[in-house]
Amino acid sequence: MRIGITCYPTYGGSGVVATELGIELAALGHEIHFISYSQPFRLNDRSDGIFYHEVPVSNYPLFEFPPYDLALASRMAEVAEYYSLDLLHVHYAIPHSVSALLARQMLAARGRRLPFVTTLHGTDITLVGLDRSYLPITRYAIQESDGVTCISNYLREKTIADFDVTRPIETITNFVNCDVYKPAEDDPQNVNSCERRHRFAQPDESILMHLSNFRPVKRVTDVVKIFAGVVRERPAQLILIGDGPDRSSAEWLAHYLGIHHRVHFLGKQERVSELLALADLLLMPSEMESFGLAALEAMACRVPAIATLVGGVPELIDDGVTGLLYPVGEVDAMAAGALSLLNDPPRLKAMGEAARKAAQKRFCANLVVPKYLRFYEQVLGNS
Ligand code: GMT
Repeated sequence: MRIGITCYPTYGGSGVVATELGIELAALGHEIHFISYSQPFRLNDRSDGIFYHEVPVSNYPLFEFPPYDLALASRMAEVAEYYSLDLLHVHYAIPHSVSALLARQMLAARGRRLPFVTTLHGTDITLVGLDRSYLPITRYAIQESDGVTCISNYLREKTIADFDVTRPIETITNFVNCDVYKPAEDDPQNVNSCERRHRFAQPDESILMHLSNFRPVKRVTDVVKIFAGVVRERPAQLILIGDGPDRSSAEWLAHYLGIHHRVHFLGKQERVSELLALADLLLMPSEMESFGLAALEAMACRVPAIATLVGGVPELIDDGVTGLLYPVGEVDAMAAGALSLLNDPPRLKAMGEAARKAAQKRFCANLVVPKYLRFYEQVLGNS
């Protein structure tokens, strides 16, 4: 198949899922064309069968807001025509599904068909899509898509209820490549993992980790508060991967609490799998997660998460078995939960093993990617 993929290329779960899907599909022999305003950040080591088409957005002085969605629609139609795409798969509804709808109409006017699949990721429904200025057009583009998928049952139900969507929506969960995301000791390439761990922590110190785009919904200051509770009781280091609007408040808090020498802000990182494998626990105290991809990536590395009981997280984490779940904001309980695991190495190890097994059994790329392929075939058959 020849598939066009559009996503946000910046640091964020939907872009990661789209990019990893493209990489997996190309490895299966499909031709993948990414269409976006810049190259998706995890696409740096581009392999065979993957192409990238930049969307130029002209900044004419009249435009206070350059119309990216229109430039994207034009480029989608061009790429589909020049490279004979079979379908488009857009990740995150706003504005990608609207642009795909326009591209489909442009080509239909010339007698060519271009079906498109929309995958909903979370905030496109739970936050942005419910803004009155975006809701009607987002709902319309979802209704008009040739196929719609959601990354969890929670998001599927929320979309149907809040958007009053009447068309079928399929849940295809996020996935992880369990051969790339794996425990450090299973990775012969990762021979320096002990050395790398020593860069951050002494042998008797635990490593807690957080990975996100540092948006308010991630509650990064809660990460620092939880860590403060842990480090009061036992030696530990905190590593934060990613960047975004709440980074400076988290940095300030670490200084204010006097724990900054134990808190490492690494910024945006390319080889997240190698870093995650160094951790003992992942902290994901988000206000909302429709899925929680960072927790899945950690689980595949045998690292359980301390997370919140929100959205699609209970579909991913089995509380008490593959991680621990708490109400939003209960930082003291989360710190106590983290300590209970770190102080009980056999329990921590068993939970890490259960987490990796769950990732392999339910969310491994080789189980989930074929679901997308079957879905594409169904869409192509119907359209
Ligand atoms: O909301 C974000 O922070 C980013 C957003 C995205 O689209 O990049 O994340 C959403 O999609 C991820 C990948 O499917 C999910 O793992 C996240 O749970 C989801 N975020 C929310 O629902 C808040």
